[in-house]
Amino acid sequence: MAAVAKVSWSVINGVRRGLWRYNTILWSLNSRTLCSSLEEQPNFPGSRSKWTEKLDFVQPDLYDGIPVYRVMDRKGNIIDPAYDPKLGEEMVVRMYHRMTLLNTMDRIMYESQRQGRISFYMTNYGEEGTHIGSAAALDEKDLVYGQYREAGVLMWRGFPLDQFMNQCYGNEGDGGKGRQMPVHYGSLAHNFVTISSPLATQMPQAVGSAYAYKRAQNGQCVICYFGEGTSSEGDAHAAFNFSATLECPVIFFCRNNGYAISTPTSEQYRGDGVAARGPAYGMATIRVDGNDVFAVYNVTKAARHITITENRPVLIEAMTYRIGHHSTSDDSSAYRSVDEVRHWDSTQHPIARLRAYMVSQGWWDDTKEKQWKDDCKRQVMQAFARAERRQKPCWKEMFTDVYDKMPDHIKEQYEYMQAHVQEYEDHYPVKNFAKESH
Ligand SMILES: Cc1ncc(C[n+]2csc(CCOP(=O)(O)OP(=O)(O)O)c2C)c(N)n1
Repeated sequence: MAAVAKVSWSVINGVRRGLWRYNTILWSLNSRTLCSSLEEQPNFPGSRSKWTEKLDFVQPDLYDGIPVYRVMDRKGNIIDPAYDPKLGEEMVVRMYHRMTLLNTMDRIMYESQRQGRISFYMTNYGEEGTHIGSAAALDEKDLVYGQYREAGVLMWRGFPLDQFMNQCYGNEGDGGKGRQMPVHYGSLAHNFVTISSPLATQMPQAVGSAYAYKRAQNGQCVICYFGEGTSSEGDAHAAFNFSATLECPVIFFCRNNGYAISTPTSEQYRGDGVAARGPAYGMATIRVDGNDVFAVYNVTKAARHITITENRPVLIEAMTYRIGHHSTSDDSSAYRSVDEVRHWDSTQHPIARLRAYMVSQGWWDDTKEKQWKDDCKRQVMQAFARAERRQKPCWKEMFTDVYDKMPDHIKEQYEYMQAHVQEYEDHYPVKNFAKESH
């Protein structure tokens, strides 16, 4: 049934796009004879619609809104067995393991920032389902552009705990050599482009990569994660339009978690969320319950199929809730009630929902939960201790990697610093830094 629906949907889309092109060609020929059959329909080159004599404005508040696709109810029961992705015990337990490992890492790293051991951190609480559900549906060679709150995607791909910790500590084991703020991960080996803080910059870049993938015909796609707050940036709109007009294999994955730091969605936009913009830009669009990991898996899998086979962008809006503070620089009790947070934490948590499903299948119980929790904590604490013990990267790394050959003005600064550090060695914690760059 689902397969039939999928096929007919792509057939309808194909026909629609064909008609649109046909219509445009007719217009450009500007031939009265050829157009006579279209006289009853408007044939402006910039729209596709019918005539009307009714003076009606399209009223956003009368429109019902795009529905939220789900597979499980809030208690973890599958609603329609036809849409159960039937991933099997091994895969589902693996998904649960990653979601909870991410959660444990967040707790420990958040605390470590509170204790002054690292400078900054961002938790992913409540959004674990969007990360793992989407990452599991992709091919590991698909390119990921994250925003910053997608650590679970990288974790799913096997980025080791040590690497997470090294990055947050900015130690000599960090691939970014301590030059980035914590949580700005990146990994060539995991096809995960390094996070950059200015919001939405990843979006046009993702379209550029997707265009390159289209030209290379490599059968891969690009996924670009962003928050609903970020969707208000100009770059987001440019990216949507470019991707649709260039017909690129890119999945735009919006994590709509209700807040952009202290700005609630009610102040962010007046339309029907981010999904409503998809059709306006000419993108296949779906809204999904982001706290339902199976629903996220299904839509991402289907989106991947559409974007690769039809070379067109797809927009997924995953509805979720940011349970943690925005970052360690934020105190969300200043702008939202504790009761609101408690509601999402206790009634709609993606981890609790998946656990309920696993228990109902006989795959999980309290003993396994306790063992796994202890194991998780031990793994994170050990990686944490290892990262903390490591030295900082050699200070000389500050001057490298931007230019292929060090230009004179940088060389001058480098030599100045070298002389300075030598002269005032006793005033700096030099022993905490590696002696030479690797
Ligand atoms: C261009 C730019 N403007 C402002 C900021 C400061 N800033 C960092 S995160 C953030 C909120 C983003 O919210 P959203 O996209 O909804 O993602 P979320 O943090 O909720 O996951 C803002 C305003 C920034 N990093 N870049």
